[in-house]
Amino acid sequence: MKNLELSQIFYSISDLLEMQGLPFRAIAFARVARVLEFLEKDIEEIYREGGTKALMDIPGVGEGIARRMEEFVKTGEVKDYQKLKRKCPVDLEGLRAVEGLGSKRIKILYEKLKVKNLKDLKKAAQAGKIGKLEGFGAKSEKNILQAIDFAAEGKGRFLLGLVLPRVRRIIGELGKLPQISRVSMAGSIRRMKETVGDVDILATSSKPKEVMDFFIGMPGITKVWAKGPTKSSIRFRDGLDCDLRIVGKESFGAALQYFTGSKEHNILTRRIARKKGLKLNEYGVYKGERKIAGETEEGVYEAIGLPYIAPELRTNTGEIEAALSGKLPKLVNLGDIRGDCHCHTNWSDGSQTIEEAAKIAQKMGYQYLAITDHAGFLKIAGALDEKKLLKQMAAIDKINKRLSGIKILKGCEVDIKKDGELAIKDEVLAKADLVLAAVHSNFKMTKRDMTKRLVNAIKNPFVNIITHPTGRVIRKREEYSFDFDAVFKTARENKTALEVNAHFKRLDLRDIYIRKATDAGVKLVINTDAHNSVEFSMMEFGVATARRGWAEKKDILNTRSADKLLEYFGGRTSE
Ligand code: DGT
Ligand code: CA
Ligand code: CA
Repeated sequence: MKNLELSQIFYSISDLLEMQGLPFRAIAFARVARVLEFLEKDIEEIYREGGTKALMDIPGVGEGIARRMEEFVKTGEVKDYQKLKRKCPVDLEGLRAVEGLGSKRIKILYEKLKVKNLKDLKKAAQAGKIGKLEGFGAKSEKNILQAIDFAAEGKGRFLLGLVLPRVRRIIGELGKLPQISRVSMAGSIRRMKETVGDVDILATSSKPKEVMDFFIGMPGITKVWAKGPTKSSIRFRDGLDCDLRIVGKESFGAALQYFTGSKEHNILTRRIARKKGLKLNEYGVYKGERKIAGETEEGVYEAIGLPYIAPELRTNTGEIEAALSGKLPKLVNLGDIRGDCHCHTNWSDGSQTIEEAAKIAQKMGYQYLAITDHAGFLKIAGALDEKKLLKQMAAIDKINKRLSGIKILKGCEVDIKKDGELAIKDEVLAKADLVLAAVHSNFKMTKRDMTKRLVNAIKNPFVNIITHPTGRVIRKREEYSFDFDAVFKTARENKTALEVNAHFKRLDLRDIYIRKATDAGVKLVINTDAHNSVEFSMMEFGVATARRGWAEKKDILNTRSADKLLEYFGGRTSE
């Protein structure tokens, strides 16, 4: 949890440095902020075990940044940050959440209009003051207002990727207690919903009081909402609430089914039970007075005449009907993934070398990894031009000769221009094993123009995968609008795959579109888009999202070998 706090501070330092015209130092802090956001191990622990030297093993951390990390661990503050902040004392974290507001604009808004936080921003926009500023205009004022509302919609909810590792640690701790025999997540986090309102945990124990004492005594808690032998509720420092319920061993499965939800799924399961003359509640399945199931979740489903339904599917969007008619999908599993087709290295905006990335991929048990640095015009992402891209391909050829056990595919993530043309020439793309294409600019086009843009890119014979196809950033940027049917149809006809981007801020395609896409015969690829070594493990969020979208192994191309994957894209071999 300290990691997240420091991550926010480093992001803010990065913004402040950029405001001062120090882009390179700004990037250095932003890179580490990104790593800290998802680093499993607590920096306090890392520091305790190995000092600043161990901190410097964290990707992107050099001496200067390690020193600030040490300072933060020891004092809870970073003095340089306080100093920088005096020049621009605004709520950077809040303002950054508004799509379209980078450090430059935040600085102008502060200097010209004294905008310090979201409230000021909204007031200024509503009063029409922002539209009059140089470089803003009426359109961007409108966009800012929309973006504020959009960010506010998701308020109070937490991104799955930021919560899940933490909850796993808590579950791990609880599981170690001798007083607990079974413990599990429930609620939206077990369903792997992209955002989580609060965390639900279930356990069985013969000594509930001792367990609850432990639970409310965990570090980082600011509030205890309730404490009792069957249920306790707490709040962590960052506002995340967590419920722990203790249930009887004989009811654990029924409680797990009930508290996993969704509410909508439960309404239907109860109705099905009733139709069979049974009663289903959080204690069990009953025939009259007699309990016929409850200890296991499988048993509960079986008792009401249903096969087991994976938590990711429990949304009441047809899963019960499918279960009744034996048509539940055979969901893709994390273990099915044989390669990652999207990652960045220090050739563009990543903080890992090609070899480092390959080693991690190998450790993940993959057979292949595509290196897909930015290519085209995305200057802030250090996009490669044609010459550099060719140079990188030659470098990869050399590395491939050295490495064994993993195949590096030569790829790139090329920008799609406004008209759907690509920012890199076809002759160069033709030399790559795998070409990813993405919209990185001009998000606000008419539906018609954006559809044309995407369709055009999909039709390019060298494009294999459209990455993060809707451009959304959860709670920050809305998806751009386009005609899904037209895009899916063109993708299928051209054998262009769509990506399920596994980064927890994107999860794009999202679940409902995954289902529509596979129904339309479109193939998908689940990629992490990792910019550093810690981000490869985000694959599980992508797989979970694909599962929520009913995707099967056959729908996901990177469950295939490299040769079979490339064969799908038109017979190009990986040599
Ligand atoms: P969240 O926390 O907003 O991300 O979503 P959930 O699904 O975790 O919802 P939560 O925490 O309010 O409740 C956990 C589960 O408990 C929920 O998925 C289903 C069950 N549940 C809660 N309240 C009700 C209810 O009034 N009726 C039914 N049938 N189930 C409920
Ligand atoms: Ca919940
Ligand atoms: Ca709850």
